[in-house]
Amino acid sequence: MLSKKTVAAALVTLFMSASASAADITVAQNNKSFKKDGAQIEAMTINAGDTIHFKNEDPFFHNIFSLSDLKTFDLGSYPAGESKAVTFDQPGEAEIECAIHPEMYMVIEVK
Ligand SMILES: [Cu+2]
Repeated sequence: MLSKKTVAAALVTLFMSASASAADITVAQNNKSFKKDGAQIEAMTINAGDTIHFKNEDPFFHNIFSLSDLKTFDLGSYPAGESKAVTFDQPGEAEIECAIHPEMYMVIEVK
């Protein structure tokens, strides 16, 4: 018979190993461009299961959408300081755009 403590420890281990492979990545929308760790990016590579948090760091609204074969979504428009998240479950390539600023464009490659 397993003690409650043993079961709890096993569940924590399970949860940690499951979440270790999936990363949470923040991509900023800053000065009408996409930035990661302060540097402007037009492409990035992530692993299947990773979640990208698109954070609006501009004093005006941004939107996030994709019409790619890999994943079609529209996270809507949101104001300064807010972020929207999307998880990429399958490998492939997704073009990310902002409906408000057509010059905003980046490609996410999912391994
Ligand atoms: Cu925008």
